[in-house]
Amino acid sequence: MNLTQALLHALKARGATEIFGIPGDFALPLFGAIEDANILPLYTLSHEPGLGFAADAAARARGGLGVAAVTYGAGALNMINPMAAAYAERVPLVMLSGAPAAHEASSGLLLHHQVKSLDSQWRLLEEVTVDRARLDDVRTAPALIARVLDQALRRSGPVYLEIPRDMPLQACDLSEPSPEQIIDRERVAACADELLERLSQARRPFMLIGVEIRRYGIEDKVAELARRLTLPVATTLMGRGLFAHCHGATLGTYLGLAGEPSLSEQVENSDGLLLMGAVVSDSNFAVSAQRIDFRHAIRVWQGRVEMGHHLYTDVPIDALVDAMLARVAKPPQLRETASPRPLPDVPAPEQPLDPSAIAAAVNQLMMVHGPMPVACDVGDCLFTALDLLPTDFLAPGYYATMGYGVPAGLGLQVSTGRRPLILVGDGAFQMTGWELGNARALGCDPVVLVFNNASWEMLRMFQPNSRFHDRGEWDFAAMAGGMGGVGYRVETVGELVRALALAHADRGRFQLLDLRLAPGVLSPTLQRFVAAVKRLSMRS
Ligand code: TPW
Ligand code: MG
Repeated sequence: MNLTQALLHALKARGATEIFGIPGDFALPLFGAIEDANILPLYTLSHEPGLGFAADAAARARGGLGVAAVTYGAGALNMINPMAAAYAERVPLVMLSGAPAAHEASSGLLLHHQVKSLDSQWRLLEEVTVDRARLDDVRTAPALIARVLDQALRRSGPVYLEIPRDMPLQACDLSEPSPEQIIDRERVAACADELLERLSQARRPFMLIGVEIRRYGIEDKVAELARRLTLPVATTLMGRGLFAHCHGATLGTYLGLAGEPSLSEQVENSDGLLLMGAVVSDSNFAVSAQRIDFRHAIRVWQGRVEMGHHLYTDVPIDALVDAMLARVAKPPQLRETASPRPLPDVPAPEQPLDPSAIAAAVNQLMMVHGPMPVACDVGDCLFTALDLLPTDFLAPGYYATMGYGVPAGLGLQVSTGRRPLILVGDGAFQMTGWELGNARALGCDPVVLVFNNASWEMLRMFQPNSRFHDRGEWDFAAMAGGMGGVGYRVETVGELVRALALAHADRGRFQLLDLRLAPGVLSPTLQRFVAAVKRLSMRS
């Protein structure tokens, strides 16, 4: 067995089902060995940011590790933003990078792709990873591979493996799993007892759920816990899509002043707010963090549990949930689940498009044909997505990097086989939309909705007087054909409904709906968001 085979087996054992890669000369031997090993399929994309987002989405959508392989320097440094996004949003994304061999490094010459020193890349990646290793010795490689990959899963974060170009074919042992994590059961028990006691004392307990419960695969258990405790549940923005399969199990997505007022009221006035695996951030809490009294909140996040003035460390969220479930008996009958809100009607066919009409038409499509998983970018499309029926949902809701939607949709379909709906603005599409040209080779046929307002409209909302928000008119529908897809130019509600039906029926190539939106036409959530920010800035 060679080092590459050992690495691929270790990746596969931890849930990876494919590798997304863009080679370069320092990585050619690695790529050659990956192809020859035939252990995980290799999919190539066009630009590393898209590559990173595709691998990130693969990890988010199917669970287990996502893998992106790149070359040293120019390739690797293009991965910094996706790795940072994965770090911020807790995704076990593995980055493999080629590197100069030891003998090249000691030649005294500057090598191409080198920045300041040969380890500049290593140091840059240190900042955006939970663990990392350089596989330059076959004696230590097996243990390093196991440690780093297990850290990615245990801490749910990105990791980095550097593979000098003389290493991929060297003989190497299969790596053994790293030692089991030791859990202090007494501590977990004490924490579960205190947490349950606090919830039972609260008059208005509430559970807000976040991405960690998906990352650690405990969605069903947490849903069961909420049922047994008869806790009302909402997701954070980052956690949107959680519990999508338990009908009526959440009241929606909490967004503070930008969200639905009755839900915001319930969350903000809870005297026992349990934040289950949720990032406490401005975007998750919209513009309202100051409206929640965190002294009454119980925060479970990153292996820590904070309640009142008590802090428990090293409490894995899955162990905590198990301990709580063991302490709360099944209720004799199921709690009544929240009744789903009535869906808004699709407006009349001759109406011009607006984001609510887009949400209504997509909901209608999903009611008829069943839910599709959604990959979403940043921009008003993200706020529009809040009006979609509950469905699996991937978006950089906290770190908010543009360019995620299209490559994420590809990663989602490659890793799960499910056909996605991609929501993306014109500005974000200009960043990574070209990756759609790879859809056919990847066996993907996403339905892509481009919210085309010829503008960085979300930014305009915050600073209306600048002219640089204008992006000009791009004919995305016309471009689709040249990239192997089908394009539809859509200006009215009737055209939208028709294009959605055609796109849904046409399999085997991507479908791009170029949705023409007039400037200033916003989703209801973005309107509330902008109004709230303005109110707050006037106050301060
Ligand atoms: C990688 C900053 C946040 S929202 C936005 C920008 C430039 C405008 C989005 O325009 P788009 O959508 O896609 O046309 P819409 O609905 O607002 O018109 N660079 C990166 N990420 C972020 N978040 C920005 C810049 C930004
Ligand atoms: Mg736009």
